[in-house]
Amino acid sequence: MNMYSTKFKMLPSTGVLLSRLSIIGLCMLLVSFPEHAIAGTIRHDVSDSSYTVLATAYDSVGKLNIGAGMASGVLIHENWVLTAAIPLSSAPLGTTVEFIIGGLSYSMDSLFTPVYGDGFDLALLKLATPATGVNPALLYTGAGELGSLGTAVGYGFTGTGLTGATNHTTVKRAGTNMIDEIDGSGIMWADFDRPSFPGESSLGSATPTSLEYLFANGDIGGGLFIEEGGKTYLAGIHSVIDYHDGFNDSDYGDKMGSTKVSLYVEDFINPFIDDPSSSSVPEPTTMLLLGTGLLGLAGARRRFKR
Ligand SMILES: [Ca+2]
Ligand SMILES: [Ca+2]
Repeated sequence: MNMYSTKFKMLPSTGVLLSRLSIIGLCMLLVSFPEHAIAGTIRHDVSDSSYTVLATAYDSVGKLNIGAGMASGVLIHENWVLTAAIPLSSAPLGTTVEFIIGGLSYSMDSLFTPVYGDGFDLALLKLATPATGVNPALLYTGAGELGSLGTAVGYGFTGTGLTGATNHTTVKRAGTNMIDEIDGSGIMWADFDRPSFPGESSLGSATPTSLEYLFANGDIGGGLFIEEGGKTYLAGIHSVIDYHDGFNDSDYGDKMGSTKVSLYVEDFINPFIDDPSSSSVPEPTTMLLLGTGLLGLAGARRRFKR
């Protein structure tokens, strides 16, 4: 038994996770590509430029082109991108993956080298050439996420809390939200609070931040950052949208969930970067077996349980 299977036995079963994904994630899969995609939404009473200016402070977040679809990713090492597994596992076989950061495009070291764990939605992608002109994000390893102000960063479609996400501008956008809840599977949740409508709040304070924001599907794989001791850390990877109105369009009242990075730094991310040939990593041929949608994801997770 390897360290990952031991660790992840503490997390919800694959069945529990997939049942949640079947409700939330399946809707996301259907809208992960441009013709349907949706992404980060902003307050209706704040200018968009406030959000795009904030994003310029987060160089480590790039755009991930997955065939005709898109997601986001975070550079955590000059050779490595941390992102979400779902957009990759839902891509058809043979899909070309490229990472755009600092105005440059990087191909992958080899196609489909994402690594999935049992019960978490993370993937590591190795770049074919190092992205030396960009400072990688610092990974958060503390325990101060709950109650912190998070800054969510990503690319993709946008809109306001009133309209939901409607427009794709391929502009990087960042906004803030309070991390109000961390669930048993290590997902950090924040709700999109509507100014002067406290009844639409479902978590924590009903008062929105000055740049209250919610990511959506084009942002999946992007980063949630927190500040501590004067430094900025990557604390979460955008994973799921939860909603109560029938539409996962990231309008007011919806919630965003990010995978808690600190759970995986020492036992998953750092060992894999140090030694990608680790026995816990599925072999490349396994990755080629990934099909479309949740069946592919489920297969990858089951294989990881060995
Ligand atoms: Ca909120
Ligand atoms: Ca909604």
